[in-house]
Amino acid sequence: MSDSVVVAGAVCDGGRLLAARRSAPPELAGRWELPGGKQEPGESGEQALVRELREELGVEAVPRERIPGEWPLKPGLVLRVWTVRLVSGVPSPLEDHDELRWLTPDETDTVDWLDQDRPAVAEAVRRLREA
Ligand code: 523
Repeated sequence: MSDSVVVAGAVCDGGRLLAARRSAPPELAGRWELPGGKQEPGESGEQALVRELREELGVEAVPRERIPGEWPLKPGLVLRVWTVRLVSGVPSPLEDHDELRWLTPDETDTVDWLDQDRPAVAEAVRRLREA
C-alpha cells in the first residue's frame, strides 16, 4: 500500500515566508510549521493543499512548484511541500494554529520549526533569496 500524504505550503508573499504555530496536539503545540494537512482520497496533492489553506487560514492560494523530495512523518505517512502564491485573503489562524508570522529569509531561524519541515523551509528560503 502506498504511503498516506500530508501536504504543506511554503506560502510566500512580499519576499517573506509564512510560519504557523501549532496549537495541537500537545506534543506538537508551540512548534512552527508550513501550514497544511492530510490529503484525502480522491484529491490531488494540489487540491488538498488549496482546501487546507482555505480551511486553516481563510485564504485562496495557488500551488506553484513542488519542492523536490518527501519527508517521513511516521510509518506510512510522508510530508510533501509546494511553494504557494496567495490569490486573496489575509491569512488568519482559524484552525490548528494560534499564531502566524511572516518571516524574511534572515528571520527564518527565529522560530522553532518542526524537524520534518526544516529541509523544505530551507529550500523555500533559498528560492526566496534568489527571487
Ligand atoms: N505535519 C508536519 N508538518 C506539517 C504539517 C502540515 C503536518 O509534520 N507542515 C504533521 C503533523 C501531524 C500530521 O502531519 O502529525 C498531520 O497534520 P495535521 O494534523 O495538520 O493534518 P490534518 O489536520 O489533516 O489531520 P487530522 O486532524 O488528523 O485529520
